[in-house]
Amino acid sequence: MSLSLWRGARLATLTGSSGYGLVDDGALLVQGDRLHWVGPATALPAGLDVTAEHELHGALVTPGLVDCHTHLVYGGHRGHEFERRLNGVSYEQIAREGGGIRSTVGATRAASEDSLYADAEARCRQLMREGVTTVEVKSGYGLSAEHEARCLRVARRLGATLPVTVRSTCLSAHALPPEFAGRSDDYIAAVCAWLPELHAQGLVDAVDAFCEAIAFTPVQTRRVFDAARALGLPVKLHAEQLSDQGGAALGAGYGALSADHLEHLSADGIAAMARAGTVAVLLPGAYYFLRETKLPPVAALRRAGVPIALATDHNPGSSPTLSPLLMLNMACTLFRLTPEEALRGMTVNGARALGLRDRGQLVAGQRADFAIWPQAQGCPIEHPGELSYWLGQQVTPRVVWGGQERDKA
Ligand code: DI6
Ligand code: FE
Repeated sequence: MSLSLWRGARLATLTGSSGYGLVDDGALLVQGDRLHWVGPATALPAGLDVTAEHELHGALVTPGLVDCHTHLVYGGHRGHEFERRLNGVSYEQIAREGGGIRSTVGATRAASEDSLYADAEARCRQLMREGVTTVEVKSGYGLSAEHEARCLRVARRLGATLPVTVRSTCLSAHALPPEFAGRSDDYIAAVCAWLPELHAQGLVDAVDAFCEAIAFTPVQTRRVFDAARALGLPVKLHAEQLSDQGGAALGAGYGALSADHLEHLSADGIAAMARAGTVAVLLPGAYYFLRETKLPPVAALRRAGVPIALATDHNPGSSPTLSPLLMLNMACTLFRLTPEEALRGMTVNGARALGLRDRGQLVAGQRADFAIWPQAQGCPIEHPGELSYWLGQQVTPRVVWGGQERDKA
């Protein structure tokens, strides 16, 4: 089978468990959708059937970015709530009044599937423009069997239409829909009943829940996870975002792929995650946008060896960003991650938070998903640490996804 060669690259391979894995004057050989060989140009194997050659003139190449936590599919937006919050009303208060997530549920149900798709596609393209090659998309604004299925179909359609890998997560246990007011146990029973149907339709890669005082209890979360386990589906959890509910430890007990947010994570939660290999997904956009002051326990996670991932958490209520690079910067400035930890968080550890081991590093056998960063455009990125540096700039890499260069659409 023929090979394409990308040469003259400065590679940040991210191999091993620390360091950028820099290779100056590096080369990548791509066969089909996989990396066939990666290393210094001087060591390129001879006598290969190379049918296409690309000279990169020293450009930095990293693995494609993995945004492992988004809520891209929803109707309407919540700009008015942002303004109310700035006039002194809290996020929790707005949620209790039936605004917040539930107002987006109303707008999502009222939208057609095609318009949900059109909005989600525009958002997804924005992520892709900044180098995203794999994105997770959650449901959670439909909150009925019919509307959750629509949202998950939109996620599947994104993956079928766009040159990006989409993983879909069922987050039906996100908020209590109005028709179940005062009957949250009944709603959880309904979620557990429709999950097998959504799974049978091929719509679900993982199951998530929002374990929080304003959402669902640990006992209710367990019921959802038991239903997921019965179907062989992996779980992940919105945990310890606004208070410590012991959600991370609960998730770890189910072998959760990830526990996400984690500002209020306890020492017990960290120990349980370390034992289970559960990834800590940090979401600086939500921390910033909700003007939180309690930092996630990054130093303790690091000491315990818990892998740290980063994501945009794009959603209309707590994190309307579509910039993964801004999240790298904010993870460094707000959470004190190093630029190297931030980049690992949006590549290899983001992939791990989705249960994907075949991407996130530049090494033979992995998917050929990589980003070639501009040396010009006013914001040159010559070293991987600089990905965290250009605060709020639009930086547009060339992207290769599954071995094929994507258009800069
Ligand atoms: N935590 C969040 O930050 C988002 N969902 C969640 O469980 C917020 C979603 C929203 O406000 O619409
Ligand atoms: Fe979220």
